[in-house]
Amino acid sequence: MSQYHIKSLEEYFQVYHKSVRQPETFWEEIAEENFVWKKRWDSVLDWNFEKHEIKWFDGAQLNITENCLDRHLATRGNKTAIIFEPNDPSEPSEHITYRELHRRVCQFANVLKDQGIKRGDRVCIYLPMIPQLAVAMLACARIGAVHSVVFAGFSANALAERINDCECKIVVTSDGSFRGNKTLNLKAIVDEALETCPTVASVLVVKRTKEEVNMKEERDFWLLPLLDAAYKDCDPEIMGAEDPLFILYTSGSTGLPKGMLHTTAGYMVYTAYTFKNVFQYQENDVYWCTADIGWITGHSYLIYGPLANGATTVMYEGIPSYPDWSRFWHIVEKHKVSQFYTAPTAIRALAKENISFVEEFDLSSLKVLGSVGEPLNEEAWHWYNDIIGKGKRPIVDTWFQTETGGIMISPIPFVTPTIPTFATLPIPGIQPCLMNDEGNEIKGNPAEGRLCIKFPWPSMARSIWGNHERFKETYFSLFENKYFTGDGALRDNTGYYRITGRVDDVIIVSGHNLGTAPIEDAINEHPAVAESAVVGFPHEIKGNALYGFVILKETGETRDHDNLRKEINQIITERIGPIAKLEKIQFTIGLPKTRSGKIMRRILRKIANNDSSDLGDISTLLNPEVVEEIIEHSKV
Ligand code: 7RM
Repeated sequence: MSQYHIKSLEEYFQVYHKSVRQPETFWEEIAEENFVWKKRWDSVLDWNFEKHEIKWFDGAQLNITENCLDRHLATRGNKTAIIFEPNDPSEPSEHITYRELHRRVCQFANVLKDQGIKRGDRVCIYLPMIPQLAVAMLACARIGAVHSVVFAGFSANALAERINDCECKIVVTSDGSFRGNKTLNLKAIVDEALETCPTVASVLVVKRTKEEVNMKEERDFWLLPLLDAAYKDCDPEIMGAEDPLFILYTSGSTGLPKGMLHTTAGYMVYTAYTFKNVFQYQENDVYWCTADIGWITGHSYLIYGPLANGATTVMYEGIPSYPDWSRFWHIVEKHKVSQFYTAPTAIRALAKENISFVEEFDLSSLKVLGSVGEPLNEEAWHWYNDIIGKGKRPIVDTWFQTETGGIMISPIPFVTPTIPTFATLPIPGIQPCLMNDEGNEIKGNPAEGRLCIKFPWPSMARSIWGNHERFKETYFSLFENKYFTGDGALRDNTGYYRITGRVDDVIIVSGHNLGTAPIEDAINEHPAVAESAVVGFPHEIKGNALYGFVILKETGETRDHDNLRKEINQIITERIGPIAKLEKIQFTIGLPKTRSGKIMRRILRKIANNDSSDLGDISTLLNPEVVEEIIEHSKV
């Protein structure tokens, strides 16, 4: 039996129990047997949740790029590491071998050094989904610089805020980016941001769209000539286990975005371990995660986890709807994708489209289907299972957070029996628990409460950059000696977990606690409904009442809206009970979403509360324009 690769349910339970009884031995064996180290650790785990200090493999020395690149050269030098699929389907895709990637990373690392970047310096990466993004991140890791990737759809303001918070010395960007039939002038956004970023001394510019850009003398450099002039060899910087690897910003419900700080060894061990098990990756598989690298899923499961396992990982530049809604399935067929990992928001959008977009393509290479980012509602689960999986491929509904670094609760495909809407069981090493409002752990099943983690795991964030106090406040102050996730969850009779959404999404109606996910699930079961979001608004008698925002599948649906409202409430009554019926239902063309596809209920709540005067910063939304439209129609 291998702890690193779980192959049966019996093995899972054995390994899980060991991980709880002897967590240090468990992680030590995994670290020892599956990675290369320059020096062994002095202690596996030092932790104190009270002081909110966590150290894994302290004293060890390593370089993560040696684990992701160098060590594969002997056996997998000619294997494809990255398949780049461009936005435009007529542009050829690119297959980058491990040897080639290694060389490109080393050259890029030398360019960074030439620019004066040293171990510990922060490097802002603001690039589209092109290979240079992966190369830039790994080049930072090669020399011990800390990358801070900012999603290349964020505004100049959002970018400047993130650059200034961690005082980046350099920005890596491109002239522009292709997204569907649009191009975005990224360099112009960087120029605007840098007007308020005093720490940035230089900008490296990748040529992608070939559009006209302004190059500021002595600050801005085209990357290509620098790469051509750089040495091809670059020894990996020897890093300590707890040295910072990257910062990734995630927005909280209030205040500035939080720069979550991840360190080296624990992050590497945990993302590699979860990648192997959650996707059951085999040597010749082609794995595709559709997430943008500007999101934790992209860091952990497009780059570090796959490369640490010597996998072939697909990187797609464009959007699911370009040139039409069949693009994802076209790519699956073209590259014979074995594991496909995407977000519920994409699944729902794809399910809304005509089935012929799927039927044209051969999806027989698929083995495992994954979902992450939001609750995967039952309706979407069935579509994914029936239409994409042909009823034969396990769906892994994976729950995790920027803060957790890696997947925490998920089925292991072919091992864990799955049920729609359940993320099922914790990964070995993860000890979840549910807490009640009095701060006590709820033992026994079934149970519902706030989801916490009782014991440290290797890839947990170590701090919020520059604000350790906020780290402590946000995650470790609500429940003693526990990490609080901010999510609500229920545990069924068999111990399976279902994530019901952020706890601030819980609405109390006439004294009943209602999670938004099950209600949205019921609404989405209506055949005319594509997607929905539920929020609370004050009600004289009930305390709160429910307000539903509903997108219909057919825009311009001619059916009587009042009739649809009745039918939707009928389904809610059947599935949950009359207590969960919606007081108001507004049909809308869109829902405000974050770049990673999460519905911003905070904004909808304000609208439902008739208080849309101060919606906060909506510039980082995927679709800020729908907000106006929703406000407009909320008034009629
Ligand atoms: C990976 C990621 C984290 C929040 C998290 C949850 C929600 C993520 C699931 C999910 C239900 C899932 N990181 N979430 N995965 N909810 N089921 N499988 O999304 O930092 O951007 O967001 O996302 O609320 O706390 S994140």
